[in-house]
Amino acid sequence: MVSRIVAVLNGPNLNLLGMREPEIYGRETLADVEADCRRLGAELGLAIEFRQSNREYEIIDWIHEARGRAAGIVINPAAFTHTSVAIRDALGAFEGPIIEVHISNVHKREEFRHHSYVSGVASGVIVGCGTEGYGLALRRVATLIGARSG
Ligand code: CA2
Repeated sequence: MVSRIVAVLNGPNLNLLGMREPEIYGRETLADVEADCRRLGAELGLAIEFRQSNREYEIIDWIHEARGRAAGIVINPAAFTHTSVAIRDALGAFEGPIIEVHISNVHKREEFRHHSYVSGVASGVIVGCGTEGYGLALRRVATLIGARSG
């Protein structure tokens, strides 16, 4: 049977979600986002593996782990979006769909947030839709991997 696993990966400082800067990132915590993803994942027949790390190498290891195992990746690389060639290279070696998510509209913010190393290897990018963006990304992965086969 083809895998329905979707790795939802979160980068540095996203563990602080809902605890600071609610005007930028909203009031939902990362635990709330995880619960929302699990609820929607169950509806869409996806097995969600939800993770967050402040360490670049750990995110790279999780992307490698997803190869040949997961059907898709949803990733908010947070600040690593704007700095990490290594995360881009790891994602470039993943064979399934990759949706990049940013909670805030990075294009309305500082210039250094306008460039993403990840977008060039992503199937799609969701920006500025708040934490709802994770659900939109999961729906897109479900579309791209196709309907449940049984
Ligand atoms: O908008 C996004 O989702 C970002 O990926 C969030 C990153 C930021 O560096 C990117 O430019 C855009 C920051 C994540 C840190 O999240 C915090 C949440 C609450 C309080 C402090 C940080």
